[in-house]
Amino acid sequence: MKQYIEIRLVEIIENLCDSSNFECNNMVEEHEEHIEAWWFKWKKKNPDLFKWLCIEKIEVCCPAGTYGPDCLACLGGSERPCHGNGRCDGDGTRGGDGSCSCNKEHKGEFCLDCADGYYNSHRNDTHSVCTACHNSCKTCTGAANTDCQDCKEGWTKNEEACVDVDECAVEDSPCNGDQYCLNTDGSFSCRACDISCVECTGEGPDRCKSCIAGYEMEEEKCTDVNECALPEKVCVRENEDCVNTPGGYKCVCTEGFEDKDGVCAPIIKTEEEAPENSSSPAATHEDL
Ligand SMILES: [Ca+2]
Repeated sequence: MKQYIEIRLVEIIENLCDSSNFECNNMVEEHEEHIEAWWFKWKKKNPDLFKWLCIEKIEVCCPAGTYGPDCLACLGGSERPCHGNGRCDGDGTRGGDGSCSCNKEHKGEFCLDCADGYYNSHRNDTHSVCTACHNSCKTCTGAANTDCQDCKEGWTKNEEACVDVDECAVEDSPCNGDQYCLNTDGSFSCRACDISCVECTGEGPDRCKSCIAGYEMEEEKCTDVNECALPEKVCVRENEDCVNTPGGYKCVCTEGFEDKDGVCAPIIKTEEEAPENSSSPAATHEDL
């Protein structure tokens, strides 16, 4: 019978900690004697091994909601440390100072006050619920934009509420010369003008203030100039064609001619190239 019990104890010790939890395994190894003593002697009177070993025997832990060498109650009390709105430093250990790190909605020593951007939707001596303000408020007393105390950056207070600042409505645009300003709620952004624009007031070629070289204003829109259609020829060499491109043009030798030393000369087919060029797709299929 004793042997059977010992086997069970060994199994229990082996399974007390996660294999990856180094600290836990270390502690079990270090205090194996205590655990054995508890198993054979103290288990009945003190069924909670954690409490008996960690808190009372080796004095590493404290009961939940308490901290420090003497296991003092956390701020806000051991029942609901930090009034349930934060974490108590050293909670459950013999370390720490019992102070509160509040969650993002709360602030203050006891985590009862609301952080900027939140207001107390419920509050008494021990409970505090903080709820998010309207997007436009830095601080507020309620949920609506009319409940703002201070406005967030990018918003300004009129008689009633915090309203968006139109950053784009000013004389000097906050954007670069090749960008236009786009107002948004609480902010603004700078977007690139159409490539055909020199400065613009909005998106697209119809919002240009003026056009870059190669484009001209046509029906209030910067339109590509077709240089190839101008009365005066722009491609002047013999056997040369004009190809219009967005914002420019290209002069290329007519089919059958190639650029040689600055002139368009007839292409002389070499012997290797000739058969390849003459074979039609149908002929290729027959070859297979
Ligand atoms: Ca704005």
